Amino acid sequence: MQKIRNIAVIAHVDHGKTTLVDGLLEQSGTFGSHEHHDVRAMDSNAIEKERGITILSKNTAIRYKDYKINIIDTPGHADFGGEVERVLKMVDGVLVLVDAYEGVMPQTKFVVKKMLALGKKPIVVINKIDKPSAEPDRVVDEMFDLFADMGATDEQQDFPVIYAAARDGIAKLDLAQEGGDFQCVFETILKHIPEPEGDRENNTQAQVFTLDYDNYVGKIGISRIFNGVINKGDNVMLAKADGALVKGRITKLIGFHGLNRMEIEQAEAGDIVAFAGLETVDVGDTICDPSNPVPLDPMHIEEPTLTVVFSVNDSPLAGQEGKHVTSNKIKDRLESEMQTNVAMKLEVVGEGKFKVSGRGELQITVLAENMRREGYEFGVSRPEVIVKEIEGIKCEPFEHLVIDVPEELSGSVIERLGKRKAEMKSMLPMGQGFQRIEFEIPARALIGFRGQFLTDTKGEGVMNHSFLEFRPYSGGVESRSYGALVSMENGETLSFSLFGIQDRGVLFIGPQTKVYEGMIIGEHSRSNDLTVNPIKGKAQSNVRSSGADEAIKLVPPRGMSLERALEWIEDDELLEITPLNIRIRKKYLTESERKRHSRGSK
Ligand SMILES: Nc1nc2c(ncn2[C@@H]2O[C@H](COP(=O)(O)OP(=O)(O)OP(=O)(O)O)[C@@H](O)[C@H]2O)c(=O)[nH]1
Ligand SMILES: [Mg+2]
Repeated sequence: MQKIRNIAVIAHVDHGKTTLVDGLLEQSGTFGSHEHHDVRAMDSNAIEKERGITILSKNTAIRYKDYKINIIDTPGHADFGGEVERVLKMVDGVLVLVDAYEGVMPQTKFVVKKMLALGKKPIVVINKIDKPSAEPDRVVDEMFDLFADMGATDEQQDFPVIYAAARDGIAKLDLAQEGGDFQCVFETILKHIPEPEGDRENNTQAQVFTLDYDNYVGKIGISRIFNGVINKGDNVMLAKADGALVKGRITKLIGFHGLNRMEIEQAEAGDIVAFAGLETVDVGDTICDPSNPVPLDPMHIEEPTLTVVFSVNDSPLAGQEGKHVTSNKIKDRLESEMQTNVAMKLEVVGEGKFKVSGRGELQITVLAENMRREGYEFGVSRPEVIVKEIEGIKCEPFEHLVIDVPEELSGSVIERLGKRKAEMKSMLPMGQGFQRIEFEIPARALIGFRGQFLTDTKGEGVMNHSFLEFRPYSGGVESRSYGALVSMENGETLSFSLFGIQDRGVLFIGPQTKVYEGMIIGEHSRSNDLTVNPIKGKAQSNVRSSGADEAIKLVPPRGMSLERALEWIEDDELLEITPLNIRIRKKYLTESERKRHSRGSK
């Protein structure tokens, strides 16, 4: 048997998981000394690099002494929490990172709870000890309390602690020690993480935890082999979650080393490998021996909590900027997404309308962003939470929310959240004049809250939330308090007219921008919508006053990113997303139509 250790790196968003994995790759000598690689090398796709966050969990393997250590880097953002849950089943232990200043955050709680419940062996890494504000001792205590609260076994509670500045390649067991390197991380893994159970002599059992797609070989399943041996070319039985058994053949077996994947001939119990050849493979399926198929327990796949509707773009500017604009094209693209992304669901809800469900706004934004880069053009509706009946009671998703705000602003933020049905759970001083306040809040009430929160705290507040559970429906919550500035004309905006409008609210666009009737060009400073004419030129006069036009000073527009726009819109509004622009519009473009429909709905 090979000597193997399987670990996952888990933490709240940004606490340094991917950076730590860089260090593990580097200091194990897995990267050759001349091999070029980016920082946070595991964040390999474009959106991950741009945003500096991990979206998909990814695995790698390193060699340390005569051990192979399989490492799975997981995303920390709450929207991708389902990934973490699946990954945990594949490993025998975890490195739980926690920021030496921020301490325990919502997603720390989420991942620690899952990890403990699955009986995994933890190593706690207090990261970013280089931060001037770091309080590693306080954070160790917080972790200790968290483990106790979450029902850790005595063995789990007795976790080893490593102090690290992952970015600088520093790690040590004793905080007082000068310097230190990742040697202690490797040694702690070998010592504390159990070797994989299972045996190569048993009947084959491997479970798929992630899917990938390759244009040449098709669907790829990444899986942990729990028992037996898999050879390239083997005939196998695929046991599906619904109990069906499907025969197939492993056409390719792929091993991992550092950032590379290579074809291999054989892999055995304990290892993590990828394979191709089984086109019907899904997450959670077991690959078994055809003569004696014994499926493993199916995996819990998290349910979506949020939906939006993707639709064919029908704005007056439709078809001018995108390559793929038809209902069929959009449907095909969404269907192919569902092939590998198990956390999302798709339903056709009408002519050219597709309901996409997922775990949160970021997950949906990432899909929309990928699509626009691929040349798609489409509309997206306001996110809605999924309401479901549990034992005859109407329930909705609730979130655990943690905010850090300057003390003098905490009162106004608490009041704002109160109107949104948030229940305050605790309030603690954080040092440097900040307070940490925890709430439980309906997910519905968080839609659109971030923009408001950033405005209220002048960008100084930090908020984090993660899914808690479904609870009885909490009734109406306050939503956007401002109306929209809506264009009444088709054409191109002029500085002169925008200058006249800017006193009425905040503009989202500047001059020389294409607009149409029903398009939203800004936020009104009052609660009602206001139709405005942003293309009206100055009345011609005989005297040319060229100086006057230059005197027009426009306030810079508020740039609306995809996420911000998605949070901002109301039920009667839509986003128009094209490769070149993100526009916000009313569903009904003319004022008379809007009046008719709003009367109808009352
Ligand atoms: N000061 C300091 N910053 C660090 C350290 N380790 C990581 N960072 C920084 O923290 C940020 C987040 O690091 P990542 O490694 O992407 O964090 P992550 O946990 O993988 O984030 P997600 O995958 O999005 O959850 C980056 O800007 C890193 O440079 C550290 O030891 N000290
Ligand atoms: Mg990461």
